Amino acid sequence: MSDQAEDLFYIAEQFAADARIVDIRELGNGNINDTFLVTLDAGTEKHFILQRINTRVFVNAELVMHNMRIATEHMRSRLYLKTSVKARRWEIPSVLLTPDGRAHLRGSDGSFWRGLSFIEGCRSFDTIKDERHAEEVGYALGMFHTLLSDLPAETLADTLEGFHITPEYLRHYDEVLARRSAPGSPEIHRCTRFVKDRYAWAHVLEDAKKEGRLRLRPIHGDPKVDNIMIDEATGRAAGIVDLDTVKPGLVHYDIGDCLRSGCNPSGEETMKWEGVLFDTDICRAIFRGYLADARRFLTEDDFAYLYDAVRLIAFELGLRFFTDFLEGDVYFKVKQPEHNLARALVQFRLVESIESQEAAIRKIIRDLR
Ligand code: GN1
Ligand code: MG
Repeated sequence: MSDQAEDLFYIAEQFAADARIVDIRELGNGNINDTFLVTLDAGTEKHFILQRINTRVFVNAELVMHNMRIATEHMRSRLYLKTSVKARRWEIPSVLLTPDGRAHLRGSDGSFWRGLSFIEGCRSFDTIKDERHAEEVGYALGMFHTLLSDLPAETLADTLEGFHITPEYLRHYDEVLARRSAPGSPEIHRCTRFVKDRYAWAHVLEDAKKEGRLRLRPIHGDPKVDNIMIDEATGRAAGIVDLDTVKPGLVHYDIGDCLRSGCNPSGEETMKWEGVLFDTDICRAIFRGYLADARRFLTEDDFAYLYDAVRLIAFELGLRFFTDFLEGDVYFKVKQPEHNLARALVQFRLVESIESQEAAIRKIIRDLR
């Protein structure tokens, strides 16, 4: 065993209680943290999730754990009261403790590790398979928002300042662009032009927040398709994972993120950005699933900004990828030199597809209201 594998094994053991570890493998393709699936031999096969938190992004990882505890405890208490859930499986990840009762462990190099329960018998997907899957993805987000809808947003800490505040990403983009002297390729020109043309509009949600039309609530922060766990036996959503970005925010960030991820059948990692499209049938199915519960707590103003949310979060993610490319890939993990540029082109093409179908998307929202 290499030193690194031995360290990983040792760290995993601290969250395994007394069970024997039979396998550790990397899981998913997170852009920030490193995630591992640990298999235990505990009579029957059992798993848990081991994660190394990227502390360059989550500078206060203890506070991330604090938010996770508050949110999961609240959701668990509400789950008992929600009669419609009784008939379906719904699980909330729990934080595993080390033998000395702590929710995280520091590696000898200062790295931050934590263990989480795994939702057994489930898997997640990078893209949506069909409309039934889409409806389940929407349902999962609606369930999440509903279970947290009576938790005052201020009970959660702001663990990632500026997260999903588009004007702040624009400000940072301006700084990075001003520092840059390298000549631009046609793709870079396409992206700078794209941002310029939407610069003023991109303040839309933050302006609505300032005007008091939209208010802060507890949000997930990253409800993309591969964070929704689907029960393999029933095909139904059984939970939502990746709770690092749970914090106060606008539910619009979540709705926009879920749709920009779900309605792009090519997936956000495709290298063929010209073929990217926003699929309105999937959009309708996600909204149908989402609104089944969430309709009850959304206001008239909330509904009025749903279209902008879908358009904005795709734009914002494109802007974040593009800025990171210009800055030399300091935030998102990359697998090749122009990876972040390729990702930006995908999101920007998706925005164009959303814009060209504005009337249809607004109609979907109106019809489901
Ligand atoms: C990051 O690491 P991952 O994949 O869970 C990012 C999200 C982006 C997503 C795009 C903290 O999430 O905001 O939408 O990549 N998370 C953070 O795939 O910035
Ligand atoms: Mg995430």
